[in-house]
Amino acid sequence: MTDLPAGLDDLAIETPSWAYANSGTRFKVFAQKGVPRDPFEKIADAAQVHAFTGAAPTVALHIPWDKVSDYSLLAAYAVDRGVRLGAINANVFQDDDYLLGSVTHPDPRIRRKATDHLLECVDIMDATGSRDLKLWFSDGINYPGQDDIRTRQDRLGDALTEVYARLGDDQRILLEYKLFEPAFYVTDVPDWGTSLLHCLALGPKATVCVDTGHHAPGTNIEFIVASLLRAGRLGAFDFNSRFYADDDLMVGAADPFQLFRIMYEVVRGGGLDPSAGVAFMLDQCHNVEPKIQGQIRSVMNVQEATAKALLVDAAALRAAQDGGDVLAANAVLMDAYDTDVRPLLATWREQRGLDADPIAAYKASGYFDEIVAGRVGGTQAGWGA
Ligand code: LRH
Ligand code: MN
Ligand code: MN
Repeated sequence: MTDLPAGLDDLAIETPSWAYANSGTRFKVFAQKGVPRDPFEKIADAAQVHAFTGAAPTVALHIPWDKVSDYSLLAAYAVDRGVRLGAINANVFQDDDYLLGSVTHPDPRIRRKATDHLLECVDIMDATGSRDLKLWFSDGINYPGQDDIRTRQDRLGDALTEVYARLGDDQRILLEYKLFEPAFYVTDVPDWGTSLLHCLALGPKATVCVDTGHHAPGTNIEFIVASLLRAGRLGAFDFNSRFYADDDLMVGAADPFQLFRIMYEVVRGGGLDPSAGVAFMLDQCHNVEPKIQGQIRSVMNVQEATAKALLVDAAALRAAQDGGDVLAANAVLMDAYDTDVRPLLATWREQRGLDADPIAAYKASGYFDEIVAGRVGGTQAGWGA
């Protein structure tokens, strides 16, 4: 059997608190049984994912969905459960005031309110010990002429500059981009170029977050990953799968080959080394499948793609590339992709005292029955009807 690649131990996947809550589409949110009723219960569920995979040690919060009166208490609770709090995700997209934008709104009072929320998120990071502030702006316009594209960029830059100045030495901004939705004509941060421009203007503590579901169909995401790593500005992934738009399905479900290609560029660019500072996060919703199992499956999918990427024979690839041997070079990559790494990962788990089959072990643990019996009236992730 192929030997286990060394770098796998470096892979830590952060799960999102909102993945454990009820979610859906704008048409319907289907309530599932046993869903968390508060942020503490979301963390308890995230801890299960780590307990069975050994690879999901942190959980991201979304403010105000995870608002509590004492964040240090929440952080202590997480540690008690064997996980830690991760990125703080800001939310400037769910208030009536943000009809025409948040930090890019024409009215300075609304911009102030939005920027104050971002600053409040940094206060929360101080309490939770979080390194990362993840910013996604739903800001944009629907009609040509609705607002001035350039002025909106200036307003965005001003808000980011203020938040950047508030960051501690070890804190970062992760600036996420998304092609469209909810804005349909211009989104103020639609792509990695815009995000990178703002990050470069801000300074080294500002990096780009690549949400895999936020691109136009056919976009070569691994090229973006390679480019951002070259520039030292790949801060994080929000992993998920898409068939059509921002579907938020399980990572590796729609296109496992794409995930492999992305992880190959991560490995190639040194992004797996913790010193590179790339955060591997999931940003998903489980609308029809059980949530904790969905997260476990997703962590396993990222591990499998990473194991395959680590198996690429770098020397053989280089030799084929340097020799201009197109087919041999392609075959080196495909050999790694076609390797069944599941037995290797089963061994990796057993070596760490984990069950070889995390989903089966989770199902057998009785945790699901416990939460179904103990929790009535779980919360909604934060959006939908
Ligand atoms: C926006 C997004 C962003 C949000 C999350 C809930 O589509 O990807 O990361 O914070 O969804
Ligand atoms: Mn996202
Ligand atoms: Mn999204």
